[in-house]
Amino acid sequence: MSRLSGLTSWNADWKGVKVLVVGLGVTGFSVADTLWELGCEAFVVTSRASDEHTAILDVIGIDYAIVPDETEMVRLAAEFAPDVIIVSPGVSPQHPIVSWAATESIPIWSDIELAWRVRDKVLTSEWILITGTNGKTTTTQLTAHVLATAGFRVAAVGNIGVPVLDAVRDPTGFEFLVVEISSFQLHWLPTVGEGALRPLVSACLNIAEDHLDWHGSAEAYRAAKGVVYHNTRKSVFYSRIDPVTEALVRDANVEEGCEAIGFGLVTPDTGELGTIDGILVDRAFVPDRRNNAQELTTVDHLVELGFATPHMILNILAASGMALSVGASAVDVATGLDSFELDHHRCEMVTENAGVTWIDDSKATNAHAANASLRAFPSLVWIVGGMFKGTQIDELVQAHQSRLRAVIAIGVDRDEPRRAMAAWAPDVPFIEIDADNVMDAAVSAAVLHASPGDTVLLAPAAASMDQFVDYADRGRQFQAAVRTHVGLTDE
Ligand code: UMA
Repeated sequence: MSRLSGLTSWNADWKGVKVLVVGLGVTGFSVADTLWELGCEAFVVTSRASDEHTAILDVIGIDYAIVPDETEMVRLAAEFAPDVIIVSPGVSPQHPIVSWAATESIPIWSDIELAWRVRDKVLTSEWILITGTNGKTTTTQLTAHVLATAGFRVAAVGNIGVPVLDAVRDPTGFEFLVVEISSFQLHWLPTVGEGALRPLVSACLNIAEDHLDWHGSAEAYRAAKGVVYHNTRKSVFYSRIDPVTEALVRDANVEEGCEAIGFGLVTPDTGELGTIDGILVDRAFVPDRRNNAQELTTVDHLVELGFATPHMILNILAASGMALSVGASAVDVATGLDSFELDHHRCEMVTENAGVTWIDDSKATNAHAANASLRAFPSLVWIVGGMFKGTQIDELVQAHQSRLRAVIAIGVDRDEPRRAMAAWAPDVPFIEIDADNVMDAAVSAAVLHASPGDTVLLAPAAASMDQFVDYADRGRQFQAAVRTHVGLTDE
């Protein structure tokens, strides 16, 4: 019998199980720390590590090796001879350690699978899984916020930045974990067997091309996203306006009695959430839903709250549906919305000055997210560029070219925007930024091209790491440059 079978509880016999942890960022650290608590024999290999993390591993006595060379990493792994490997989300399936594990028949888990196996440490929480190309962080936060408003003990965790293992080990525990789960994390999850998740509720909000370099193809990315639905027990949510999400629901093995709930900016049928004449409406969780609908809020009210973009309304419908499905009321949804605050760098208004609105949507790290914000404004100076991760932006330029006043390209490699602009918007002014202080120069260029009535939109459709620490750093630098060159909002 495998050393791993039966490891489905915090109280199972984990002592001495040999686990190789790959990566020592937020995830790898939470895994190593958990394995130490469980009494496993853990060994961490990583290409980089912070002093803070290695200092703690030194104290608790977990071995680690910082090895930038992947072949050397495989050699150390072979020497350690693990029973199982737990990889960080950033480790791609093309990493040599993955092919080595396959030849040695060593299973690979994610931190999510480990968290599921040991979820009974304090309180066995119900899990709500949320994925999608865009909107998943906001939807995760809003679902958790509405459930907290309804009086439940709930944590928003996962790709959002808080490892699930930290919540599982929280001393007082949670009734619900709302888990934002990325395609990287879904890729490693089994759909059958002891390690398969059985969430109460799951959702895939939308699917567009992203992370093609990591997954290898659009099909592989889509397949990973579909894993979210498997074995769901109560309700699965799909987008009425994204047929791919509906197809993924159809292909998933859910548990007997699990309901499929659609949401969209359309008139809802029985069993769906949608909009009717400017009102957000639930026809899934209201009593006598064949003849009844309940109002959740209105678009006018969302305008007052600053949440009225089409993609935000979709996030609100999905989050409301998930919260209603596990016991929140329509009043909890309305109250929760009134006290909800969006994170920074997500379509955040920086300033409105001399008739020009400046918007920071640095979180738009792919074309689909950028599309959602480009759609929301009538006349645009668009700041685009960075690492495109193997995707193209032709459709984006083509769809919005009539509303583009100017396009400002940041990023080290500008071939993609240069090519797409030449093909679809050759007459729109295209400015490439070569300066050292990228954002400062980009904002100066935007000042020159923006006229009253325009929106200057930072929605790069690309990852940031070629020129910035991360998307938040890119957004902060944009906001600082706007404050310097434009000033604060007119009174
Ligand atoms: N590492 C290697 N070899 C590799 C890749 C990474 O050794 O081939 C090492 C690095 O040296 C570093 C560690 O692994 O020590 C980094 O691991 P990681 O990249 O998986 O990052 P974490 O700090 O563990 O953060 C991860 C998620 N990162 C990624 O998916 C890239 C975070 O999502 C997530 O918040 C966190 O776990 C908690 O779950 C970030 C993200 O960009 C925000 N996610 C993508 C997205 O939203 O589009 C999927």
